[in-house]
Amino acid sequence: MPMREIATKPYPDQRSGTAGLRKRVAVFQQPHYLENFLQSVFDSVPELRGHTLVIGGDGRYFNRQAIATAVAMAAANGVARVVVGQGGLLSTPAASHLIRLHRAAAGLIFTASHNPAGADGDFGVKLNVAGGGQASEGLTERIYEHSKSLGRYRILEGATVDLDRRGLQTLGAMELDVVDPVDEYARLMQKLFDFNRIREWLKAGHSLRYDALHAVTGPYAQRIFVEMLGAPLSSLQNANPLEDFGGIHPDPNLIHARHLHELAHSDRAPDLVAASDGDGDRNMILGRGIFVSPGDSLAFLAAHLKELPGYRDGLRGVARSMPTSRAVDKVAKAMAVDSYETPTGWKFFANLLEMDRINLCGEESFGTSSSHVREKDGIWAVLAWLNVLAATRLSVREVAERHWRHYGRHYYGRHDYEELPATAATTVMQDLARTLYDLPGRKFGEWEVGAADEFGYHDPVDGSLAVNQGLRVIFGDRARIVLRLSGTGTRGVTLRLYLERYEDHATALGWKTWEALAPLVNVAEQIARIGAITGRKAPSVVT
Ligand code: VG1
Ligand code: CO
Repeated sequence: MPMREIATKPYPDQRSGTAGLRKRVAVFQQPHYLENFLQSVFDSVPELRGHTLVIGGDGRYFNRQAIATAVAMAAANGVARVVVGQGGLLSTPAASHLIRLHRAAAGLIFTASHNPAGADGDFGVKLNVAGGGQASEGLTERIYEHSKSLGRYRILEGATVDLDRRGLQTLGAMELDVVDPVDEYARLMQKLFDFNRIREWLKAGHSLRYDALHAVTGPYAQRIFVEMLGAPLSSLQNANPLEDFGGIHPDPNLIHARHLHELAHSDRAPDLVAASDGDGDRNMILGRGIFVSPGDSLAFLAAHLKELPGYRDGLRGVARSMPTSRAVDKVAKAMAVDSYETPTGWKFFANLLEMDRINLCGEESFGTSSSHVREKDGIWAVLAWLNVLAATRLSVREVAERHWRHYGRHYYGRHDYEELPATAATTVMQDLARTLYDLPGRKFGEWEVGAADEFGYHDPVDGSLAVNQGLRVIFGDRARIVLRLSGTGTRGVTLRLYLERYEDHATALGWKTWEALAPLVNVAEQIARIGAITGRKAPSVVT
């Protein structure tokens, strides 16, 4: 098999966003586009030479083709061994686990995560590094700089790879190991949770409904929930991965997974209703008649952590991304452990996890996970909830209401303004940035601005600095308004407005979220003038 060097011209747009390089499928289908990016990765991660690379994807359109290319390029770039999920499948958390298990130098996960799939949809590449975490900002920047002057890439020609046959194959000097995507991940979950207790809880007549949205988690849910925990097959829906995700939007939230909200509020509602996104790192949790907002879920799990066998020693410390509700901070305070506030994106949790400063972390964007991997983990979150319900014998609603009575309640909402012209979005941000420092002391309705700033993060472990991570207006601990631009969209610019309101009086614990937030929405418009500047009457998505 000949190793070839192919001459190529650089593409100027290969800068990774919040979680990897994400573009429309048509962009990835341009000649040498994927090859260029992968060569930039191989050149920028020299540790791959002579070592192991983990490869998988969420099963979307272009996945198999991309994996075949990545494998042939790995062989030509001196990688010693590639571990790939059978059928080209690996959820993002399972890939993170395999990187750790095999002491791999890196991992490539082909996914556009919560963006729609199919020929007209999106594709993407997430790069993870040794230890299982996402590539740092520094590394992604080096890859981007390198991509701008790339003149050739290396590939093994004529290689045939059978992604469906488990076991060892050889490609030139490289070994290719096709592994079951679920085996090792399921073993890890068994160590963390009380499977017997969950099995008994299910046997006692409690029920689960899990929607894999025809994306990557179907096989994981089938093995873990059905085969290992004994849930009936009817507990799963859309559990076979499809290239276009069956046309379903793979972002589990109240808008795109409206059907789950309806199920949870119907008279046939199961005890727990849940879903994950395209690559299996997000989780959506509902109980009978209740949606659990992700920031609340993080706080509830923090409060119940020591009831889970893998976390008997309890909460060591927590971290949340800056826009995420401060509900978990209250739990950390009560337990006298540290809570960290990081920029948006899972990569910022890696050092804290590595140094054992935290063992639980989460984001408002339906992401929750722990020290067991270096990614957010959808199936893990569902198992954590099942375990909490089985251990406490409480319903989801009871878990929530008890928590709110004890700690108070953080009403939370995110308003996304999608596909904005870049000028409108940047005008909103710049205008607010300019007036931000005049805000402290001003009163808006019942709230007075305590502090307002542009969020930056100084990593306490490696000393790196991340600036420009969003604008925040803080009304003491009573409320908060945050604005930032998304780094995962592929069409126009998405502006995110995050709203948080805290109440601790008994009479204020049972409000509807939108009612509680309505006055804050008005304050946000006075302060940031999104409607006035963009001309949008309402956000595209409210979650
Ligand atoms: C969004 C979320 C962020 C999350 C990221 C990746 O980023 O807000 O919390 O980490 O997606 O999620 P942004 O920049 O669009 O706000 V996933 O499921 O694509 O790995
Ligand atoms: Co995802």
